Amino acid sequence: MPRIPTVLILDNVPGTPALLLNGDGAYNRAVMTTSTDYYNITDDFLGDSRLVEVGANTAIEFKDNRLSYIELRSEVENWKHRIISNAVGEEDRVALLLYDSPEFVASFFAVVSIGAICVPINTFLPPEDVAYIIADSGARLIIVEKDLESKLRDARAAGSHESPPRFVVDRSADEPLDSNSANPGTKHRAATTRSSPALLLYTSGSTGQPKGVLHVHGSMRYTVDSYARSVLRLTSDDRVYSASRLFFAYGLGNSLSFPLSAGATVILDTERPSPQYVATLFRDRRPTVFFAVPALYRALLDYDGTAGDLDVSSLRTCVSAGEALPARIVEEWKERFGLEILDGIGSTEMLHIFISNRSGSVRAGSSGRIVKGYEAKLVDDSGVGTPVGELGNLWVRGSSATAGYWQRPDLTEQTVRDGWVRTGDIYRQDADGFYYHVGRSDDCFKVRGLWVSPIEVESALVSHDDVVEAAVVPSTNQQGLATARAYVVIRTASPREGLIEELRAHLSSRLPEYKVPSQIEFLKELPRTSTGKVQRFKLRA
Ligand code: 3UK
Repeated sequence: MPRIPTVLILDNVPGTPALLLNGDGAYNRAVMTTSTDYYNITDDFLGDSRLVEVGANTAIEFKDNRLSYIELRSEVENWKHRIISNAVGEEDRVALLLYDSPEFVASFFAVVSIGAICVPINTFLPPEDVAYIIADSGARLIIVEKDLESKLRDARAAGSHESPPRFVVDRSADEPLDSNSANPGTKHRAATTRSSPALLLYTSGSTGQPKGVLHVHGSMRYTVDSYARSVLRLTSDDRVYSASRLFFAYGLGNSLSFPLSAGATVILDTERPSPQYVATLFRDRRPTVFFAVPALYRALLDYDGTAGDLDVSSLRTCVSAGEALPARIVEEWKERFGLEILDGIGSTEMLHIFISNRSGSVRAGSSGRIVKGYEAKLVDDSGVGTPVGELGNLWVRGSSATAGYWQRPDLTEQTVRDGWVRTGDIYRQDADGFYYHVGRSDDCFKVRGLWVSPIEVESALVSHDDVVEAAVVPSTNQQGLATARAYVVIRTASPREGLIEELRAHLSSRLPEYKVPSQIEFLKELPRTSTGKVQRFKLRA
């Protein structure tokens, strides 16, 4: 049967991407494209005129190494050559399975500089998800950390698609990366504009299946000019550290586009940001701007409570995002250290933060006010605005909005209309314009800043012989942080001894640890609607 492409024209607000996505995920710079002038992220951030200004500044501090902007640019040239030699061309996808490192930053810039699309992959994902992303994105090349290569091997063993060629980054080797392939003479300028695709970021949605969120060259600059400029106000003296990694949209702004657009220094490391590690980093590296998720702020307060020596003297700005920051953490941080935490809500679809608190006007428990360059509204289920003080679905609009979900025109159409992105969040706004997060309309929620899909955890629970059915809801622990709670119906009248531990072990062998509910309770039956839908909201209460 001939394939009829599903055509979807995304006509966002003026100046924003308008791409034509069809059923094969192929797209063209379409009729509606509004910008035709040459623009490329790499030229913008590391072009000749930028190097005249900031070339000698330190761009990256990585373990014991420092890279100036000039050195970073020459690394980008080397990567460009390696990538082109692998027959990667415009709009081909290149997957990155890398730790936060100069190689990540340089290869990212190299990929987008030739007009190819960068696909950063979460290094914590299990091999099946890595395989899914590589297949779904149709990656032509994978740049992979030596330590993480096993994830690819496992993925292939799992019987998925043929693996594309890889370029392996081996940190234990003394030799620099195959220097013979380095060819700083490559003169290659792709015909990109602000509307050209640059970045495909995978995020898991309500089904737990990762979906690719496509962003264009102009989006990254837009987040710099909106959020970073008005809220962070970075200068070339800033030293930035983000506990959230470069493969997240949050980390990519924090550690790549924001500092590098300001001629500032980003501190990168492959180390997991435990409270001990962050405490040492604060002391030795003296960052001025710190980005984290609520759970890490909580852990740092507790660490300081026992070790008592968290040195925050270098910090001027602290940012939290990923999930709602409990008011208590904001208050304790302020009391203990005299520092504000700027909570802000961002999303992969909007690339970065669009509602945020500002220095000097923080309201604890609130996500803050709209960021310059964005519009937001709260609407009921039929799209009609809700009055001040009442709950509504949060819709947001701005020029960093996604160009669409990769190969998912249906989902794109459901999520993005007239440039308005439906966030799936329920919010309330007060008379002063501050937004308060109430919950998610799709039952998904976050633990430690990472998505938990109730359906996925529930099906893992039901795969245990003793379980009849289960419902998973967000909950909070004694410290006010997000955790998962499971309600379970079992076959027997009462649970046998040790069943809770057994269920946890069962889940742990199937799911990443953050998805394993920290609270498990038994019920005789689950509350349901007359049509048989589990009423999770009753269990949340
Ligand atoms: C939730 C928040 C309350 C909210 C992100 C900063 O988290 C990011 O992107 P994701 O696509 O998730 C988006 C969803 O996460 N959320 C994020 N921040 C907050 N809820 N308060 C907050 N401060 O449900 C949102 O829809 O993973 C965060 C920058 C870039 C990002 N991509």
